[in-house]
Formats: sequence, structure tokens, C-alpha cells
Amino acid sequence: MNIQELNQRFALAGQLLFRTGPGGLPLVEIFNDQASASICLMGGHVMSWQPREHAPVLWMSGHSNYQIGKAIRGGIPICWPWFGANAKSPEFPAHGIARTALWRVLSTASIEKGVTQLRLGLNQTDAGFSGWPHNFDLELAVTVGQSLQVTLGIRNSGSDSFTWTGALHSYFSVGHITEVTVEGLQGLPYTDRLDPIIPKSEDHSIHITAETDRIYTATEQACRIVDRSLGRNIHVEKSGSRSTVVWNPWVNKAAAMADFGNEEYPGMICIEAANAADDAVTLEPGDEHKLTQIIRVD
Ligand code: TA6
Repeated sequence: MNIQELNQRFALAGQLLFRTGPGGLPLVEIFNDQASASICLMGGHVMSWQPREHAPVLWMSGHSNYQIGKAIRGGIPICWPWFGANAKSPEFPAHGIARTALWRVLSTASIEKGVTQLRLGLNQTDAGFSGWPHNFDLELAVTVGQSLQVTLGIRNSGSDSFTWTGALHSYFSVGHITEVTVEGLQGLPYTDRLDPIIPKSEDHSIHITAETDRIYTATEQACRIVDRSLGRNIHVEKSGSRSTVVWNPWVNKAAAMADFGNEEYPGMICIEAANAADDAVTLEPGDEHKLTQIIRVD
């Protein structure tokens, strides 16, 4: 469906419309009494969310690619059906196939005063990737209001079981990373992906002063990003997720990524609702799993 057909079928007057964005990518623009947001149909990718009376909450690189088949740098990439590199086939795209595929619009709705919901779908035909030979149905529900709720539903629509890992790989905008702490994960074990041999833990909130890439497993704990320079808290709750990933690339890794500005790393932190490593999820035929992240600011 082209933009005109999408608007004819799914636009909501004064609340939701479709337009062509950077690189010619199809975007959904949502603006209601409580917030505004933009979502790219390529990747089912929430690119921005800004509740009224707050500065933008999600971070986006000024150097991101915007073309079909290339991941967008920032917002909320959907990593599925594997998190990180594919262990068996390292030549497969990092973080899976969902974030670079074109998703279908399933529905748009004003679900209560000032809250707008968009539902998108992706199946194995849409994704067109022979390297993942399983029938699946993904459904993404994005609910935009004073909070942002993103739910990825995964259904095994095939006749064989499959095991997946994945994440809602959320990039948050912060004033300066050295003025930020992350509450909620203190005392919990994590794998330091820069030094993965032995599990680590720390008994205080996270304060980032170098490249940080951590996977906390077996936890359903909510997190709070305390941003002293912007004078705000970003609350990150989750369900259907047993892993939380915390990432900042810092100087060298940022410089090594063409779609990440060398001076951009102080302005962001990733807190990801995931199922990674030992938290991989196996779905029998007909099984369904929902992975949800709920974000709010005060
Ligand atoms: O979630 C953290 C991480 O796995 C890092 O290791 C880094 O690779 C980051 O994701 C970004 O991955 P990408 O494939 O989007 O460049």
C-alpha cells in the first residue's frame, strides 16, 4: 500500500497520518493531546516519542541511515529472532531480521482520550529471509500517550518449535551520560560483554564512565534513568522480558560506527527489554509470547 492508500484506510483525523520520511521511508506520525511520536514502517521502528511538557525521550543519531534493509540508529529497534550476532551463522544480520523488514499496518485506533494505538504485523513471507525457516507472526502494538507502551507479540504459526532471543533495543536521550545514573539493577548479576568470562554485579546504581555493554539475566526489574542535567527521570518498566541490556558505546566504539557521530555518545543510553543469552524463549507450534516495554517521564 502506498502512502495515499495508507492514509485513506488508516489515518485518524487530527491524530495519525502517514507520510514519506527521510530516504523515502514510510512513516506514521502520531500527535494527540498527550504526546507525539513517529514510527517507521521499515523495522516497525519507533523513532521518536515526546510527551507534552517534556523534551524528546528517545535518542536518534544525526548520522543514521534511512534506507530499506539498513537499521535505523536510535529510537527503538526491534531485535528478533536473535539478539546480537547469530551464533550459528555469523554472516546473518546482527540483531535479526525484523528491524530491516517492511511491516504491514494492521490497525490504528484512538483507544481512550488522547491515546493512540498503532498495530503492525510481520510474518516470514514479509521478512523474506530463508535463513530462519520457521513460520511466525509478529505483531507490534505501539500505544502513544503520556506513557509509551511497545509490545512485541511473537506467535509460532508453524509446525515445528523454535527458540528465539530478542530485544526492544531502546535508545534514550540524556543531557550528558556522566550526569546519569541507572537505578534498579544494583546487586543483580550481569555479563559484561567486554569481559564475559565471569558474571559480575555491583551494589550501587550504574554510573557510566567508559564503554558499557551489559546483559542482566533472570530479572524482570524495572529501571529508572536519573538524569541530573535534564532534571528528569525516565522510568522503564517491562513484562515478558527476563533480560535487561545496558549499553553506551563510549568514544572508540562510537567512532567505529559510521551511523553514530563521534561526539554523540554522551547524549544517549540504551536500556533494553530483552530475552537474551540463557533467557532465550522456545515456542511450540501455536504458542505466543509478548515482550513489552513501558516508558514514562517525570
Ligand atoms: O545492545 C547492545 C549491543 O548488542 C551492542 O553490543 C552493540 O552491538 C549494539 O547492540 C548496537 O548493535 P547494532 O547492530 O545496532 O550496531
